[in-house]
Amino acid sequence: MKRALADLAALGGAPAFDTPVVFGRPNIGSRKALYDRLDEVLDSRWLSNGGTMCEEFERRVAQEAGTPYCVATCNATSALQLALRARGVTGEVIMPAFTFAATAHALSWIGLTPVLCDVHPEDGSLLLSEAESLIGPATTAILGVHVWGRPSRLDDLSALARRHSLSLIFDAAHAFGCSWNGRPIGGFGDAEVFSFHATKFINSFEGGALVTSDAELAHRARRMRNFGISGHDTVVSLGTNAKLHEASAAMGLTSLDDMDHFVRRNRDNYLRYRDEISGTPGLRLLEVDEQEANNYQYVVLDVDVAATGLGRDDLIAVLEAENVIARRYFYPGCHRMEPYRTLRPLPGTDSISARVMALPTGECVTADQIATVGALIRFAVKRGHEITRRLQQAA
Ligand code: T4K
Repeated sequence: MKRALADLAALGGAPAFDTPVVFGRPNIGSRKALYDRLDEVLDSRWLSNGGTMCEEFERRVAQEAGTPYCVATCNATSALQLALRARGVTGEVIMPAFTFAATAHALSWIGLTPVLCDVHPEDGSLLLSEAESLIGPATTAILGVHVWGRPSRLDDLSALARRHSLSLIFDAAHAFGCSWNGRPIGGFGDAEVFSFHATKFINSFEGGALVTSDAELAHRARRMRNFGISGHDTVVSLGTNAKLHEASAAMGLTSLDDMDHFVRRNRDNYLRYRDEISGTPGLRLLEVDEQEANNYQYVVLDVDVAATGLGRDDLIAVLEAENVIARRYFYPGCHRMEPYRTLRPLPGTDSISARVMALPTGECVTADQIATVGALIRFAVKRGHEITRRLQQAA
């Protein structure tokens, strides 16, 4: 327990944790189940190219997403590119600036132009009026993002896309297991894409999936995933190699077996953080709508420096010295990343990306650790102005 400023590790004290409490530690699931599946893969001598593990993984992801089709991939970035290619998207694509770089990279890497749109500063959702004003003659699609697994106004966004005859694809990298208006994420727009990267609550080491209700789109994406090959040696379309191999699919299936457990653990963590933070001026934990299905994968803290006297970056530094690794997801906005620099001001994106941080959660994080992290945050914020001054002096 820290009682004086000098107790803070950032100001010379001993760290609160001997071993780091880290954002993004993967959930593992049953090792026995994983090893059994890996034995099965090795015994079958079928390691990739649409094996039975991959097929079963696709069935279970589609079931969860409520869609007839799922194409599993080596990561979500590739799945986004397959979705865009299979849908025939060209030219300019409108997307929010407040997201991970992968959203913009997925477009640029295949020669599309990301048109960065601002977001609501409170929750990071796309500013629909601005999105509409950005539609030009070269625009063919909108790439929405369910940032932190929090879908927003999907009916208005769908109506906007319909009004302008645009394709609508969702980067749902964060939103597997979430719903909007009671409907599972997966069935919105022309296609949605999940990530099963190690840091996601369901992981296949690396992995992703495109889900859709469009049979033709799914068929094209499946073929493009495997070099555009149809049959044994006939290449009928442009393609790439975006296949999910069997070991990854085995991990994905094992992860899915424990999905309810992971969600329960994440929810417990979220509720504990909420209790720890509530009532502290200048701090707000982004609310989860409990009427919807959620994965609680990101516990997001919003820091108002005007009220705390301690900026988000300094709070992260204070925690890091204590061996608590929180992350600035997402910072900076894509419009401030080298390949996408724009002079157009995006004040909503700048505001939210300067304020928010993702706290450690997942099955590795315990109730006691959250209690300590909560106490650290409250202490740091209570002495915010002094800490800021001391950190500046030390710099
Ligand atoms: N769209 C959106 C909106 C996304 O957020 C992402 C990815 C994508 C698309 C693309 O999905 P993929 O193509 O990756 O499937 C990480 C992930 O690599 C990335 O998948 C994820 N979003 C992004 C939000 O986070 P980094 O560069 O921040 O990861 P890194 O290496 O700094 O690790 C994050 C934290 O996790 C650290 O505290 C360390 C910890 N960690 C990480 C790994 C890999 C572990 O403890 N164990 C591990 O095995 O991107």
